[in-house]
Amino acid sequence: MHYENIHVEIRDLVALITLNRPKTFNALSDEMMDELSNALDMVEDNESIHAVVLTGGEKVFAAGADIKAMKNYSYMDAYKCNFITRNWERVSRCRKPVIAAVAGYALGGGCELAMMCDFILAADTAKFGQPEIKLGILPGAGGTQRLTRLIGKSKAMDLCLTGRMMDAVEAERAGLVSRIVPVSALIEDAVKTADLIAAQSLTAVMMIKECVNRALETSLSEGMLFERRTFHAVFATEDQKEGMEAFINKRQPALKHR
Ligand code: DAK
Repeated sequence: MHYENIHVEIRDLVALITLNRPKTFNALSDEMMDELSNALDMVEDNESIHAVVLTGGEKVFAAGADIKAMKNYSYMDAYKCNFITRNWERVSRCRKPVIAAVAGYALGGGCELAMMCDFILAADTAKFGQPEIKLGILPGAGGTQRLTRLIGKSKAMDLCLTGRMMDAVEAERAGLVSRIVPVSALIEDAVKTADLIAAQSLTAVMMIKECVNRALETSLSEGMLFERRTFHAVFATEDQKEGMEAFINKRQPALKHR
């Protein structure tokens, strides 16, 4: 499949998806998000892809939704075409793990897109922010919600109300990113991390992902119950039998991902 706004490369078990609108700092357009949705559909359908790295490359992740494209929208236009909602949440619905590898700006919708991924690896050049307030608007793809859950009310308010940017060190301290790597190593490090995940049982990986995500959606007791039931279910998988057998016999497991 040929894409105009993203680039997709398959590296063994990992799909490396790169946002590719360099002239606009990877501003997120409907067309780009359609292509990203399409690529993730392909990832979900392809049994030999186990993990995804989503990046904007080494210069910029994404400077937000395309301001030029949405400038003249009326309420009716936005409501009727289900503006942005239509195809933006696809990343958060991906059942396979998605790592965001962020260098440079991740602003507005760009920051929101990174937060839809399972975790964020930041280059030392990364800058995160929700600058919508400066345009007279507000975050619209989860900025007020996911950011608050990830970094707490005080810092989320600070960022959303002032529109200021947060560098990689502050983002790591706040818990937005899992770790910081030198920008020159970002993509390789993200792919290596995805390789590590891709080498595990895909079934167990998907189950863990569902359980961790449930922690943000429900009470502790409901989340514990969900984890417990999922844990019971893992005994129905071949990988559980093989994983434990291999450990006891001091050999590598031959996983079947089922
Ligand atoms: N959209 C369109 N073009 C953009 C852009 C954007 N978000 N960001 C940058 N560009 C373009 C610039 O217009 C410029 O184009 P030309 O003038 O060369 O044609 C080019 O990229 C280079 O930008 P600058 O000349 O400004 O470069 P600087 O290095 O000086 O500054 C910057 C880089 C990233 C700090 C600056 O460009 C900037 O502040 N950009 C805007 C950042 C921003 O405000 N982002 C938030 C956008 S609003 C919704 C869901 C989500 C959203 C809305 C609704 N629903 C579910 C309904 C999301 C909204 C947003 O993300």
